[in-house]
Amino acid sequence: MFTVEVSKELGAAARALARYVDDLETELAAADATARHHHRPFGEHERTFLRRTAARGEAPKVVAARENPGVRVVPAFVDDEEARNLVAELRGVVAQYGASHVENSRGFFEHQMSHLSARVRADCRVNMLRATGRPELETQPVCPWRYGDDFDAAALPPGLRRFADKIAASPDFSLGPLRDVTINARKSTFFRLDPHVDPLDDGENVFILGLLSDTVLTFSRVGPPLSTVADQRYVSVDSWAPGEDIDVLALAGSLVHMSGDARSTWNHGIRLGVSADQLRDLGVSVPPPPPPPPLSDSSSSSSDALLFDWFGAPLHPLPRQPERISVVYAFAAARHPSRF
Ligand SMILES: O=C(O)CCC(=O)C(=O)O
Repeated sequence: MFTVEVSKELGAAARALARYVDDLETELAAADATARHHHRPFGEHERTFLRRTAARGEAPKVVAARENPGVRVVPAFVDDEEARNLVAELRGVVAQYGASHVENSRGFFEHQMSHLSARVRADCRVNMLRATGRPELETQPVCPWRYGDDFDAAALPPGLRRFADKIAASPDFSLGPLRDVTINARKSTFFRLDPHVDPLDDGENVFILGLLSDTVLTFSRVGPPLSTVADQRYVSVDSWAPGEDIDVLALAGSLVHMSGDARSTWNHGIRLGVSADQLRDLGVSVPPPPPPPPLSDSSSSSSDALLFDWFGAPLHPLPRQPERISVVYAFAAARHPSRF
């Protein structure tokens, strides 16, 4: 009898201990995640460059720090001269390693553009080239810097390396090792990027450096396949989830950082874009095409031959330069506690 009681008590004590260890592990994991996500606090730049998209008939809203899922903006991260040199280098990389990622979706994307005029459809052709060290398509050459645990920063060309080092040295971010560098090149104001979450293996900190054209990156809870099959005529003027999506004004030369929920649960993308006709239908005055930047090898002659972004609401249209190149840098989580 006595032995039965003792073994019951021991069993209960062992269960209690296991529960305690479980709780402790959960708390430690949460504390670790918090420490690893610590970058500079949200501030003026996020108030300026982030907007909650407008629900129909309402105005876009500033995104309060407590509502920010983890997006930070560094304006003017590269100056004009640096951008010029980097773009020259990137054109070479894309010529050597770039592969089209829209061949299978071309017909479907074109069908989703049937609301646009013949002029826009003729000028804003579906296109997109991508160069990366990550093995992706079978037909796509792998860049020499490779990917993930095999990433070799020494194999990056000097410009890409320089800005990787500049990000890593920034006091604003707590970062682990670099794991991925990917270049995307788009022309003819066709900047469509369907909302997606980057592979989690890339690393916890994703940076997008935009060059040649301003654009608007949108963070949405709507992801694939819905975001892709959605009626793009509707999305182009309302966004995927009006009143919930968060727009980030990504000016050429600026850096956008995503971590935490913005990185792992929210999708990021770029809307197809809105045409001058659509803006007129909404009663919005159509801005002139932007003057070509010195780096560009193409320019738009008329607003009717391009697609526009908008920031928060179509009332604030933003003409695109014909061409945009982006560099995505992904870093692991910091190994050491944050500076903040
Ligand atoms: O081109 C961009 O701005 C973003 C690219 C992107 O999200 C990606 O390559 O996964």
